[in-house]
Amino acid sequence: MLIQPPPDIASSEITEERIFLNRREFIHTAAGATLGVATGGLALGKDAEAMSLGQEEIPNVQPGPFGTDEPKNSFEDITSYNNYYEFGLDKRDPSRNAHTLTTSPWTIRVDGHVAKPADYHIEDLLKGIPLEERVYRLRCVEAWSMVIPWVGFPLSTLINRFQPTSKAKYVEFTTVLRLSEMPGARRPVLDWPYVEGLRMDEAMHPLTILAVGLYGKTLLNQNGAPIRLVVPWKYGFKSIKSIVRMRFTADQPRTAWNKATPNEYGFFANVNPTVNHPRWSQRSERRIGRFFRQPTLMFNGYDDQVASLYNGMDLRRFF
Ligand SMILES: Nc1nc2c(c(=O)[nH]1)N[C@H]1C(S)=C(S)[C@@H](COP(=O)(O)O)O[C@H]1N2
Ligand SMILES: [Mo]
Repeated sequence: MLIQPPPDIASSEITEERIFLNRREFIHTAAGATLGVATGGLALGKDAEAMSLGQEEIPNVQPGPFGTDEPKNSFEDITSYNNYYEFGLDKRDPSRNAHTLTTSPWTIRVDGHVAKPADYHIEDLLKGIPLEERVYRLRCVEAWSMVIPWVGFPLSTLINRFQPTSKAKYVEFTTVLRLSEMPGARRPVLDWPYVEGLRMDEAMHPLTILAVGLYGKTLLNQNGAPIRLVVPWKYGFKSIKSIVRMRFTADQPRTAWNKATPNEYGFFANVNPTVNHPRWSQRSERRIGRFFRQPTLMFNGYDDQVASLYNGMDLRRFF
């Protein structure tokens, strides 16, 4: 995969762009060819380079429920316009910088109020879980949105395996923190590692998935490889990337954004056009790739599925 730069250009100037272009070339090739994949389950932890480029085809993906039929954003948009602050603050930084993250081997620590706490290898965790495609809207709190064809499975499938006890009221998720591989995390933008959380009923809801791929292939690092959360009725920052820990707690987790700016980023973060961010309106959004703004829908359009979770709650107070 490595291409030597011409001698008159300093390699430091062009490496990032070459890697990016290289990846796209590889994707086009991969789309036409069947890559070596393991039978049954997800072929994770195979060839290190293929993994870090995140382009293994995922076999046997079935269409899942709750999909939107709106036009999907392009692979290009989804993989080059990202928020992943551990790799920088600019939307293009993750696609430039995230290739340095090693995603194999990958272990997830499960602890707190569960009958089966352990450090699980991701391959063992995913064994035998059927994968589905879920085409979801992702609404960023910054008032842009995308439509993304995720490959994943309900988070509830895993939670049931861990057997949380009756004390478990919330799940806290943590992103990997490796300063040597994450240039953006060397700056104190957030109180690293990135932490997010859900109430147990939100975590068990059938809309909530863990994603391991998109557009039929394993995730690129900028999208949260090898495994990330997707909670489509909440602002994008709840959908934590590259998860290494799931802790079952009695108390509401202290999340990274809530700690940083509690008056701007609430724990619930439900998409709600009637509750503005203190610095901007949440009434409308710009779908990436479109020119005109469009109205933002209550619970990002998933109100039929999730409104009952918040019966009797004041969503202005619990934003
Ligand atoms: N670890 C981590 N997870 C994260 C973020 C982040 O900065 N770090 N950004 C969040 C935000 S603000 C959004 S909008 C989504 C973006 O997901 P995408 O880049 O895959 O579209 O990831 C979320 N997950
Ligand atoms: Mo976001």
